[in-house]
Amino acid sequence: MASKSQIPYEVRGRDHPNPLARRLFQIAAEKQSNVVVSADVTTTQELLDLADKLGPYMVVLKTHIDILSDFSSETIAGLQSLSQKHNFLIFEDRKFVDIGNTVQKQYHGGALQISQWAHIVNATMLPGPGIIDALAQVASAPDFPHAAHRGLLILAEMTSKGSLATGKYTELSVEMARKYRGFVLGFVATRSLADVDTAGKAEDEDFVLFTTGVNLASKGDALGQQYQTPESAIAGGADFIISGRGIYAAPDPVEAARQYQSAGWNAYLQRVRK
Ligand code: 5BU
Repeated sequence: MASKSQIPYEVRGRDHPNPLARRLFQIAAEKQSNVVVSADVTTTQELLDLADKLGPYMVVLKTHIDILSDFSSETIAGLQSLSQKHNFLIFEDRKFVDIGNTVQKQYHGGALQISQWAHIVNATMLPGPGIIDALAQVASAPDFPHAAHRGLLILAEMTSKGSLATGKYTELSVEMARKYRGFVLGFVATRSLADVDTAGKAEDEDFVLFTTGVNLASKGDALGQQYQTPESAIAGGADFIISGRGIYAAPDPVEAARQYQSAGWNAYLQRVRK
C-alpha cells in the first residue's frame, strides 16, 4: 500500500474517517505547522505560560502531567482554555501499560482526570489488545461527553538507545492498530510503518504518525535519547514532529518554535510536492 504521507494535510483533514484525525489535519493546514511541543516542565505556571506563548505555532501540546509538582483543577482549566484560545489539541504521553481494568482507572477519574482533558493518549502493546478495548470503552461510554474527540496512539517504537520496541513488537503494534482502526489514530514511531505487512492491512488506511526525538541542534543526551532532525523525521514519514528541549529549553522558546515550525513545514511541502 502506498502511504498517505504524500497527500496534503487539508485533503486528509477532509477525507479521514476519524473526526479527531480530521481535526488534527485541519489544524495543521490552518496553522501551517506540524509541530508538537513536548512541554516537560514541572509547574502549572510554567506549563500554561509555555502553552500560551507557543500556542500559535503548534498543532498539539504534549504533556507528562504526572511530572507537575502542583497539578490541580486549575491546571486542567488552564490547559482547556488555552487549547481553545490557540486551537491546539492536547496529548498526554501517559504510555499506558497494564491490564484493562487498571488502565481504565488510570485513564478515567483518579488523581489526574486524563480522559477529561487529553484528546490523545498513548499505550504500549505489551499487555496485548485488551488495553485498547479498555481505553476505547472509556471513550465510548454513553455518559462520556467527549467520545468524538478522543483517540489513541500506539507506541510502536521508542527513540532511546537499546529500545526493545522493535521487530516483532513493532509489527504486532501495526497489526493491532489495523484491527482497532477508529479509536486508534496511529503511532508514535521513528519512521513510517505503512509498509509493514500484517493481517488486516487495507488500501485506504490512513494512520497518523507522530515522531518524537526531534532536535535541530543535538544528536542525543547523556541518558540514551537519540535525535533526528525535522527534515529527516518528515522525509521518513512523520506527519507530526515532537520536540521538547529543542524548543522549551532554547534561550528563546518562541523563536525556536518558529524555527521548528518552518523546518517541519518546508520538509512537508517538499514531501507532498514529490
Ligand atoms: P526531548 O526533550 O525532545 O528529548 O523530549 C522528548 C519527549 O518525547 C519526552 O517527553 C519523552 O518522554 C518523549 N518520548 C521520547 O523522547 N521518545 C519516545 O520514544 C517516546 C516519547 Br514514545
